[in-house]
Amino acid sequence: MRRNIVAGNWKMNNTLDEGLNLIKDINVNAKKTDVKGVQVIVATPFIHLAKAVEEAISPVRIAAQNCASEESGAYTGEVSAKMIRSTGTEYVIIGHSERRAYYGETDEILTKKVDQAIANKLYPIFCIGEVLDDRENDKHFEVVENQLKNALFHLSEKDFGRVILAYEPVWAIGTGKTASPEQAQEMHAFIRKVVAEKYNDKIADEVSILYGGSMKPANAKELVSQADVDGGLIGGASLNADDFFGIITAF
Ligand code: 3PY
Repeated sequence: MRRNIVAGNWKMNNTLDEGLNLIKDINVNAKKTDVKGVQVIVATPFIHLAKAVEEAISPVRIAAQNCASEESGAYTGEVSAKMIRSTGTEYVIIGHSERRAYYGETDEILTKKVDQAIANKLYPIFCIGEVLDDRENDKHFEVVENQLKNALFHLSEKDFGRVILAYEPVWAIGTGKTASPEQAQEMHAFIRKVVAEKYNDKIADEVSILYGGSMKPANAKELVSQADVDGGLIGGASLNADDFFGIITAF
């Protein structure tokens, strides 16, 4: 079902203590705030997951930021979807542009990660988005469509129903630049159209599509008020509970 979702992506920040204290602050904010049905998700580094799941109080849910493409075995340093699920974690970010750019995650690898996540009953938060060069050369729609097709469109209708999409224009990540509300709406509507063409109108209508890329309290309201923007995947502003809730209360 289409839901409004605000997911914080801590990236490689917070020691265990810092992270658990931040979850506690988020719980306190959630208790005193009317979140109006918004699903709040916090994507922590792996080391926090098991304790963060214990600490988080509804409506706060926990996500991993990545999972292995393989099921198990001799893959030193990797963490499988099954291990993540065994901590009680429910969501996993897959295909963030930083993973694509710095760790060489191709569509082929991402397809396997999505399959591992689905097989282990996690909800993938699947990231798509173009780099600046693509946008300047008017290739952004083509790039995003291919990212969707190549890593997700092998899924059955039922499995696709578990996926949350996050449109993150790479030129807006960590740069302070944000897509304008019109640019975000235009791309989100396009994504929904591509999903409808592959699956059907009902599935396209039900998928939650988050915007990511320098979303903060000051620009959240304009972005989430767009018809096809169902929330945000938040970087820096999710590292402070007050800023994070400044976005959650933008709905
Ligand atoms: C950002 O806003 O910087 C993000 O990358 C969110 O995932």
